[in-house]
Amino acid sequence: MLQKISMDQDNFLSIWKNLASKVDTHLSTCLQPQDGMPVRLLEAMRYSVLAPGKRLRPILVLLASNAFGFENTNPWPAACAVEFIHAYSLIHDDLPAMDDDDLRRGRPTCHKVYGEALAILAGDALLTKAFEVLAKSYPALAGAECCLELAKGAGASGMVGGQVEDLAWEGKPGVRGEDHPKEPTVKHLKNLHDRKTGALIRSSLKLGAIVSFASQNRKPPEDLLQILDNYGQNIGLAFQVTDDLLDVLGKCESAGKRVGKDAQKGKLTYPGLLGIEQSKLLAGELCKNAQHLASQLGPNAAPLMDLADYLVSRDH
Ligand code: GRG
Repeated sequence: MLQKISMDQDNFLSIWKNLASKVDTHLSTCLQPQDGMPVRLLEAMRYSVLAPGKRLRPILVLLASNAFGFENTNPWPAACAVEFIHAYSLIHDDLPAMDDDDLRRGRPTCHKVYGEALAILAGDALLTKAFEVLAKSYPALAGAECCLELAKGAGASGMVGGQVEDLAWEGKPGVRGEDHPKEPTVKHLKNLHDRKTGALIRSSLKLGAIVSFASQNRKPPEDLLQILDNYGQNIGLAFQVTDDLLDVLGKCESAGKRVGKDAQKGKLTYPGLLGIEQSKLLAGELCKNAQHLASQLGPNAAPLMDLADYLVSRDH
């Protein structure tokens, strides 16, 4: 059970660290040996999931569920499910066929340690694990709603679609369709990131609402879901603009991955299209929009306002 999160207890960063460490415990508990599961596969899954990440998406599930103040909510399975999807996406994104990275979360990437075949399969197993955890942890209707929301956020119209769009702009052979525009605009970039990073962020928030209202045998009202969706859209873009800025301005040690890679690969980025100063202004504006939206959810949503601030001021 999640203890009520209140800002007067401590500062936001220590609340974040505390929640992240609880998330880690739940992730580890979910990833245990099962009949038929090859030991090396489990090892690769645990290697990637339990590597030190920020746990942003699980924390969004926790903070969104906390915003509604229902005492007997169990947000942990949903929090683990979104991190499994995220970990799978990172493993696949790092493969030579995609972004070809050798460093992730300060460690060698999954395929560098376990080989490409097992890395692909560890990603596949994490993707399916996410839905298993949701389906077995919640009452049938809430479980199905969670699965549907996560499938939309992670799938072809969400994260995977955004990744395809990113590869298309990068000029990856075979990815770009005949009708694909030739020159990128800020609108294209926003649309790409609304799906690539934004869709899973928005789903995480909505899963928080679904599991919270499920504790009362209810569905979350549409207007609340819409506020969370809009909030997620703003922090998702703010997160991405900041990520692009960190790739230009950041240090490899704090990023835990190679920096300066976006420009090298001719990637479509905010600093590339808008310049550094405009990108910083945009991140600030998105953060303010997000805070205004979170304020409409009432006093229990205060940590969502602090989170928006944290996302644009982070160094990794
Ligand atoms: C391969 C299906 C598929 C999708 C990949 C999310 C994604 C789509 C790729 C990640 C590549 C990337 C660097 C995207 C930019 C923003 C981002 C999602 C960074 C990583 O997320 P963080 O910063 O990572 O939350 P940690 O390690 O803290 O969890």
